[in-house]
Amino acid sequence: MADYENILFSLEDGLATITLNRPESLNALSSGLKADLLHAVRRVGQKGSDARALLITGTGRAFCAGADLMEGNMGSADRDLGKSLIDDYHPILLELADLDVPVLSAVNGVAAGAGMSIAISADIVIAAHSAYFLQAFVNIGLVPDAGSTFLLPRLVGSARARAMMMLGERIPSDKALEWGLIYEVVDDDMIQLRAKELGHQLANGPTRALSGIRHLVSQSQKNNYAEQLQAEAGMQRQMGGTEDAIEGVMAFVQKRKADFKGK
Ligand code: T3D
Repeated sequence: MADYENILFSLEDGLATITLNRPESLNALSSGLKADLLHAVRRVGQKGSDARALLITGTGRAFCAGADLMEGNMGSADRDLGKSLIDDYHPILLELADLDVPVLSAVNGVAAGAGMSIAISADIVIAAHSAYFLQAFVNIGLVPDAGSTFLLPRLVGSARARAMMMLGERIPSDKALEWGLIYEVVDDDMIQLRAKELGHQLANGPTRALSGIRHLVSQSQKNNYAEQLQAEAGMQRQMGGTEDAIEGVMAFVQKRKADFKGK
């Protein structure tokens, strides 16, 4: 298993876990961390991978504080942030979106800037009680990026998204839950345990159906109603022939728990 300098990676019983691991800078996205993250996400998605779910979390008191503001020429006028987004961030976000396994993020502490974008790009987001979400971009004179302007209004509505983006205020996990930004708030000392529990539940699920769900929900962003009905029918046609769907029905009939293999 490859070693990384800026993340921890594990694959256990079908659950791949990526832990952002630069706690001294609140897991800020340095070039090294972005390279490690891209490599690990690709590894999860590669053909023949045993991963059936991906969990992303952070070490220390943060999930991720966004772009590493101390690195290189971040503070100089000749920087090309557009290029950095296109070259470094977009591949990570697009690979994550394309994965055929469900993605869970466990926001153990602050999720700011592009760190928040990564957190909310997951299918399921849980957060520690003390965690908070911060559209930090405006506080340093930037616009939200890494998918925030796409994801956030769709999750919490335009009014809340605009206020978060323009005011740059901390949104505590309780409020994020109330707004529908996240799925669950967990006691701080239980967050990693709960993340593993949900992660293993996903990893033991009908992987192809879970992949179908994430891709259908994603397609619904651009489809009209009739197109989406068609997309569901096409996906369900594929699901009908899977071993897991056959096992699911058999298990129901035989009144036992289904044993999904991800096939
Ligand atoms: O090309 C591109 O990359 C463009 C893409 C941009 C995408 C973005 O993400 S832009 C937004 C970047 N992020 C931010 O603006 C957030 C900056 N950080 C903060 O506002 C605060 O640190 C927090 C609100 C997140 C947490 O505050 P607090 O008081 O709990 O912690 P702190 O004392 O500010 O930070 C602790 C340490 O982490 C500190 O280091 P030190 O003094 O102990 O040596 C601090 O410098 C470091 N740190 C925090 N955030 C970053 C960071 N180091 C580098 N980059 C950071 N983003």
